[in-house]
Amino acid sequence: EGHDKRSADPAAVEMLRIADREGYATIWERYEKQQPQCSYGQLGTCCRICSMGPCRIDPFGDGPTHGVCGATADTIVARNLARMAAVGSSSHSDHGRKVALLLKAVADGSNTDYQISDEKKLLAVATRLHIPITGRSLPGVAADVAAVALDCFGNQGEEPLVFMEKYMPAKRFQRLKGLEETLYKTTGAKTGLLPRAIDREAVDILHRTHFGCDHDPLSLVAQSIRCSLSDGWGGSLIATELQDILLGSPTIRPVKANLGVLEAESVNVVVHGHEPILSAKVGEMAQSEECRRAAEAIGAKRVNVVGLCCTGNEVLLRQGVGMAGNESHSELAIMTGAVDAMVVDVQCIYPALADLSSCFHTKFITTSEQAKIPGALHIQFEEQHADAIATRIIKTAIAAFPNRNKARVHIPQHSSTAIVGFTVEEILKALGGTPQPLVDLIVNGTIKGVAGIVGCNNVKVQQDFFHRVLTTELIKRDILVIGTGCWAIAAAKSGLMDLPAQDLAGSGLKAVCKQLGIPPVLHMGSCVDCSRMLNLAGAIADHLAVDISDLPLVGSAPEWTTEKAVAIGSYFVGSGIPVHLWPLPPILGGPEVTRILTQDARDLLGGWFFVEEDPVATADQMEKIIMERRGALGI
Ligand code: BF8
Repeated sequence: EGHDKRSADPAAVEMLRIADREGYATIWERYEKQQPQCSYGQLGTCCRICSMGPCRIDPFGDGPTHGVCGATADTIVARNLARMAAVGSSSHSDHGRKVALLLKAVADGSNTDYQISDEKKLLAVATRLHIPITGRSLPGVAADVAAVALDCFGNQGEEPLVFMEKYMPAKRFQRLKGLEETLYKTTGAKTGLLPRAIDREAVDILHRTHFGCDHDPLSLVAQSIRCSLSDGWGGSLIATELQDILLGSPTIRPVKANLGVLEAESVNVVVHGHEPILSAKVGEMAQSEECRRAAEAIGAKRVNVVGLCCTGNEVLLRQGVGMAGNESHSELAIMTGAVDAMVVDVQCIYPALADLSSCFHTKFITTSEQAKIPGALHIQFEEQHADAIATRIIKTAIAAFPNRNKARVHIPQHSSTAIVGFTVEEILKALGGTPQPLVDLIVNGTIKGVAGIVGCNNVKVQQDFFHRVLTTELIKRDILVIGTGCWAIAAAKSGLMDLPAQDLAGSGLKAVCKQLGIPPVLHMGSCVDCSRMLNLAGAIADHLAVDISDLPLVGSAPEWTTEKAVAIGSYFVGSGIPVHLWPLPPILGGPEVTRILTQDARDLLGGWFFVEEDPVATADQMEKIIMERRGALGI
């Protein structure tokens, strides 16, 4: 009862029936127990920043209108939002830092477990950064790329972030610079928008939101955007580009998605989290002679590594492993009774997974000192011993396999084919090396525009429902859909990334997809790979010598959950892309903040936020924005 309301995915509905029958707790059940949730929190008007509080402002005018210090609802909302952006940006960027440190270690020979896997990408990134490549050794070039990346984190100068300066389209860079100057002239106060250093912009938010610092909504929102830009054009971009160098660039390939990728006869290892430095090794070591023999010795067919969430996306794209599911699937995977080990790194991991695993033979393995979970088995990951540690993790799973209770195994037989791996390089290759064919198709109206969809599952939205309906509605309207993260997994599971989905597209988009042999919905990677979307937008903008905000592009995070999604939405807006959000962000208690983000940002940045609960109405609005931008371009 009520299962269909919880998820639009038949595999999930099947597992939720089992959860109810067996009494397993889930996010859905715990969510119900949390009702009613605090409306001050939902509106963003509670403040816990100092110990004179906590304070809360009733947005309907009943009760106090100011916190003890005098903070208004707008100050409180803006500070809370800025802190969300700082946490989200820091999560993506700290991931990027680890990849940069690894590239440095590989370049200087102190780490031999990883290699420079994609020389072409290394040279392309170096060229983009104006690092000389002719006549130089690859490790020398890699060391320089790593040095520039690491300097982006800790540079103490006032000049803009080097990665952003070299990757952002010229017109966007100029617009942000111009806006900084205009705001200085009109307000008399410095308001920065171009990030200086990745760590600095997050620390700046921690400082300015300390008791008694920045109380001005515009200034706080501007810094949120600046910090988020240091993520999109900094930390996330560094993660993507350097992962491609170290682990290989993804290529277009078919994969399977949904819980049906678990195999009854095999040792199933689920990798969950975000950082492929670990999960790629787990995938690689599963193929080693040693692990294959060990699996066969206990009567298993093989070691089957499958993914969940964004680290799943990373190995799916590079190694073609199966994709078990997105965020709301993580508990359901364990409930199949067929997971021998779930190995996690950082971000988006429910602590509830430890308890749930203890109901099964499943080994729940944490690996990061930044994500310890009570009840988990901790196997500390260290990059310099990656091969050995990944092997140990797989052997732990193999050792658990004989304890599997076959009578309790239930693997829903659902899995869809998805064609994935549409990096900017792969898209340009498919187009013959230049964005021109795509531009022509947009100019002549065969494709009206491009929508980028990102983000999570959220228990407040029926799992995957918004993702599926919105995506289907957009392609129907000849809008090409690209995206990342748990949205991409939702699309993969529902068949929208398979070739038959071409027939769901409008006649223009359908013809293009048939001609190119691609689906109308393109998987561009994990959440840090939203930087690939920025780069695609940037490539088109630079090709046409316009700003990103001139292009018929629009974004959405229709089931967003995490603070990282706040950062992504904010750097899209800062890059000139209008962004739809659902569920409601916790800003509505601050009328001025709401106005800045939903209206003023339109003129200032060319990107803004809007909220809408209904997926069809959202598609209508996104199409309207695209048509307005087409009109402004005269196409
Ligand atoms: O990294 S895994 S829940 S935050 S979308 Fe959202 Fe999913 Fe997390 Fe983006 Ni990716």
